[in-house]
Amino acid sequence: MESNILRLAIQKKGRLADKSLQLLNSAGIRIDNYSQQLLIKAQNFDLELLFIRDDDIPEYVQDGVADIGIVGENVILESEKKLDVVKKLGFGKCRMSLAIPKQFEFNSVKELEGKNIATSYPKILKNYLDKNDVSANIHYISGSVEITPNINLADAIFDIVSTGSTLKSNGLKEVEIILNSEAVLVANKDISEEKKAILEQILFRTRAVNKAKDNKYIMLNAPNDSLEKIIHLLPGVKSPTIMPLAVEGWSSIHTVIGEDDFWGKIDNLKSAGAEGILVLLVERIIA
Ligand code: PRT
Ligand code: ZN
Repeated sequence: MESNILRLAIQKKGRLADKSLQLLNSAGIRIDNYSQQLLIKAQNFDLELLFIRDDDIPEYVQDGVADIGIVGENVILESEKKLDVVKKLGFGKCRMSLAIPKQFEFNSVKELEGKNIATSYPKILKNYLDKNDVSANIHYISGSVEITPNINLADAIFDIVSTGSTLKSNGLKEVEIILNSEAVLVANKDISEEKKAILEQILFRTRAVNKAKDNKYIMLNAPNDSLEKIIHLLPGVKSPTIMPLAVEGWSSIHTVIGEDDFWGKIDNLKSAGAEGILVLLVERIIA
């Protein structure tokens, strides 16, 4: 019989490992006794975690060894596996760029014609060069790509860049961003309806948490004659709750407001007559 436990592959150790677990945690999924085990079942959810190297995730998910996975877009593209990208996760952000020794000039990718380029991502690079009608010698290196120009192994490199400090400390400069990447949730193309339903439950919960993060619960007092002006400034979930205060002629207003331009909104509320403003964190919004 087909198992009705959804199996998620995540990175065992590395840049995506903690954030992947945090994501599950925020969805209320408990992973206890997390140690060096390869496979572990969540305490309170039909989910099983498979801890592997990030490079193996696309293949495991494509082949159905895992149903879903969390991995960088860069790794998926390089793997050329067929997967459904379910959701961008907003962490593990980086770019993939061409870099050359800083003393050289660079005007166009055409200048890389016939040059040696070192990378751990030969397929992505080859696609890019082909598209730009450039033929160069691609040298696959599994790590420390940034040192290759200094030891005359390459004229340029194609690698992941985040802050740029690795390039800088190796005397290189970023000359062309080829793509941006972040961690994504991917799924096998043929998962069962039952497993889809479990996945949808996880997504529903993470949406509620993310939505809450972008909002604050706000409570304030205002004289009744400025209520109309204040309500106008407060586009709530539906409409604000208004309650009379014990003090004659005053009301208390409760609502949820968005995080964008938060201080601007507070300033406007104060000018409109709001007092005693309290702002609280929202944990979940089930819209
Ligand atoms: O062991 P395993 O194979 O699972 O891990 P890994 O060593 O292959 O990957 P890991 O943990 O280093 O990265 C996992 C994923 O994080 C990558 O596939 C990217 O999607 C993403 N990511 C985000 C990064 C970076 N930022 C990053 N900065 N991956 C690597 N780097 C490297 C970069 O290559 C550079 O050499 O970090 C170095 C520092 O970058 P700067 O520009 O900040 O100096
Ligand atoms: Zn890896």
